[in-house]
Amino acid sequence: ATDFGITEALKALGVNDINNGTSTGSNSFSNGDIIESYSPVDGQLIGKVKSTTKADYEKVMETATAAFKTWRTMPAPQRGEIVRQFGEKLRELKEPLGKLVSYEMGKSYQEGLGEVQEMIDICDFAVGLSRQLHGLTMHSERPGHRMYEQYHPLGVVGIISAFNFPVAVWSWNTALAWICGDVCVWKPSEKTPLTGIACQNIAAQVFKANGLPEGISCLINGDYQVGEFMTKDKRVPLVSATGSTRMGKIVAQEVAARLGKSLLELGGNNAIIVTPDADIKMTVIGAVFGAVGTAGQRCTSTRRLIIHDSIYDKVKNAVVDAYKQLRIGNPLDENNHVGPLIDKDAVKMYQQALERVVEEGGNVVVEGGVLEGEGYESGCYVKPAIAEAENHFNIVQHETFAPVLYLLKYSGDVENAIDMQNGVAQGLSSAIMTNNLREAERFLSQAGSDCGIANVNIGTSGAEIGGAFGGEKETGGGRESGSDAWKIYMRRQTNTINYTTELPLAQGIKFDL
Ligand code: UN1
Repeated sequence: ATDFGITEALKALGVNDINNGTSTGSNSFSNGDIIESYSPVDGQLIGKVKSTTKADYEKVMETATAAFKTWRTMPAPQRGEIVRQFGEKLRELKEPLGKLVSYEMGKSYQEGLGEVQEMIDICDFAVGLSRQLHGLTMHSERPGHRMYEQYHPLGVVGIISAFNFPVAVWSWNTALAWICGDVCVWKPSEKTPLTGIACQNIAAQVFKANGLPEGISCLINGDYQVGEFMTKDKRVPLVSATGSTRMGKIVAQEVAARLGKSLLELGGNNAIIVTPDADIKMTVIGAVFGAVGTAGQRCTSTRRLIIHDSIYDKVKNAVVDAYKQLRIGNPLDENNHVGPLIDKDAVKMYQQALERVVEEGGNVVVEGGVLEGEGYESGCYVKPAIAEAENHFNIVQHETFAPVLYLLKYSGDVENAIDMQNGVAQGLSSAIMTNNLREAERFLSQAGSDCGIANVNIGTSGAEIGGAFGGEKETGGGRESGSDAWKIYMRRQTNTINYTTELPLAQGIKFDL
């Protein structure tokens, strides 16, 4: 039996059988309980990670706060040079890292490579940005005065990431935070701790090779209680958290209680509107990849297809036909489209969703089910399912992190479809398939989609790093990655300078002594 090169990949990434889950760079130590990482691909134990105790965390914070004092004084373009080198290392290790992502998380090898590509892309973006951390200049109302604003490093940035994008989301945060002059403490998901170890090893090599201090890239591991060390810690001015809305509400409240900042990327309930003017072929590709890619475990996965009644049967049949072509199996085998869910709890939630939609009156048109037998021993492989449903169903209103697609019907004007699309608590990604300019523009207008991402003639998932990534409502409001998302990683300062011998007061106030 081939192990698809996993043993070699682990070696190239410096991941051992037992790893210290606490690290300040080259220095790793850890005294907490063991986390075991099992692959959903074949159910095998990949390796163990020792989690972080409170005392370990204190050591990390001491090192990180000390490192910040050095790192923040290094010119931003020089910090960019370090991130450039980090991107180079990622290019070298793209294959082993992509493979480990695929094996530990279960997404297809192609998507694992794609995830590492996102890391490389954000590094390139950050390198350029390191020379463009621009503020504005303003004209003072007072003679002989100058005003401007500048952005300064913030401090220790806490990053809590999810299992589904175990490496890319960390890099979106950390690459920007680093060029901004911040140091980072990362808690990866306890479901994917080994990819965390691998990334930390890569970063540590770069910092060490450049003679930089320990503490610029830190790793901690454990469950939500380890996350709480950061959310409740005044020394962490910004906590960036990706995960469920339930988790985000707790993080937001804990961070707000100490008036810290949080950047939240939470659940989505993403829809594609399919209008009478849609290109059906493109719709099918976009919808199927959106619904079954990463086994429906992207926060941008397509959950709902909102189809006009005049083309409903045609679109339904085309999508159902396409599902017949799907090959489910080992994601490291490039012939397969769909890998496993992350674990058996996820399988349970998938099964419950399928039961609920029937209870609520839905009609299953592509049967789901858990796969058994050879190649499916991990018990995490499920069949992507499709159900006809109604938008108000309780289950349709909730994000199920699995390949379950709901077909919804609208009639009349595109406005009715937009109302349905917006009629959920989440607001991450949305799309419309149409060749009708009026419909497309209405969808993008202020009265259109209420999501952070709104696409025309592409699906809901697969965002590029150049745009700001995030969403509204219960998605949490945060923006990461491209555009001006960097600003949250810095503190803004307004400066007014008087180069006269007078001291005129603003607003013309007279105060003669
Ligand atoms: C996530 O699922 O947490 O748009 C992020 C996409 C990816 C990122 C998803 N670039 O699908």
